[in-house]
Amino acid sequence: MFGKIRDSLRKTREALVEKVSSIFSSTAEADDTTIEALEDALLQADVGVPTIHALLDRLPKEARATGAGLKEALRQRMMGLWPAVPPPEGPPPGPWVHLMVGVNGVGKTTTIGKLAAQRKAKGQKGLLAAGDTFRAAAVEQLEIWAQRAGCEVIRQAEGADPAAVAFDAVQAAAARSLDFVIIDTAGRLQVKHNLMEELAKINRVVGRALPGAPHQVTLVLDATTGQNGLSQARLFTEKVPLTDLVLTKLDGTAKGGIALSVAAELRVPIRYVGVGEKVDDLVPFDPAEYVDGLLA
Ligand SMILES: Nc1nc2c(ncn2[C@@H]2O[C@H](COP(=O)(O)OP(=O)(O)OP(=O)(O)O)[C@@H](O)[C@H]2O)c(=O)[nH]1
Ligand SMILES: [Mg+2]
Repeated sequence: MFGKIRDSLRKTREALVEKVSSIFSSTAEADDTTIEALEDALLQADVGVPTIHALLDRLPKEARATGAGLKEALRQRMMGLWPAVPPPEGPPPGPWVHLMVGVNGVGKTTTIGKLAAQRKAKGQKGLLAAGDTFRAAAVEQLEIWAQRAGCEVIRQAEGADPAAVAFDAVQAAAARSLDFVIIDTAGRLQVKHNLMEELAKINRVVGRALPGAPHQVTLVLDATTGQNGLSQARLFTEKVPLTDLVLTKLDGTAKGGIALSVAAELRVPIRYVGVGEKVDDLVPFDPAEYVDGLLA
């Protein structure tokens, strides 16, 4: 598992390091031109402007004061950005209910499959709720992952109310004393009011099936969409209480700097990153490995 985050950052690192390696290796003191070049490189990697300010403001002065050099000073600043990842709460009285949300095609269903397989490997039993009732193919895709993870899928007819599917799944899991339910949802644009209300409804209805549920609400963000991920996260968090994030497709992008913006500006912890399409390609997010992978 070790090294997967670092490997997935190859493209981002190459884009960044190509531009900044001369800056870091220069023995001359950093000046305005150096800082501008760093700023450009971070912008290219899709770190947002407020975060770039947080990283670079008075950085040369700090580097001189500590004598650590510009690269180390930047590394320290990056390490200071991450919100603490709260440990998953203790086992609830009943199944752990996990709701997965996000815009279209970000990797929700794939991430659910990977998480279900990881839970199975720990000896847990659970259900997957086919809350994407919008596309027939979505249920089939979930069923393929469910088979691999040895879980059953709770589904209803195409076009059914996703909140009803989620309610059924949570009730069924509680009745059978299972360990977990993971609820898939259809992709939705954060600006579509009705679909966002539907998500709020799923969240409410699940709480009626089992008080305290959902215990985890994860927004899946596609790292390749860059800064748009920030506005997605802001609007989703207005509708459902996000507990954490999964950043997918870190392997496919030179814009992996988005994780820094998410950390600095949203204060919602990244719990996992997706580094490929296979079942093992979901790893716990490790800020130190991420920062080292970026600055190499
Ligand atoms: N390279 C890479 N591909 C990924 C990752 N996660 C998901 N994918 C791919 O992204 C595509 C979309 O994944 P899905 O899981 O169907 O995404 P979704 O959010 O469920 O999509 P909708 O249900 O249509 O909104 C698939 O081809 C996945 O294999 C990842 O971490 N890395
Ligand atoms: Mg899906």
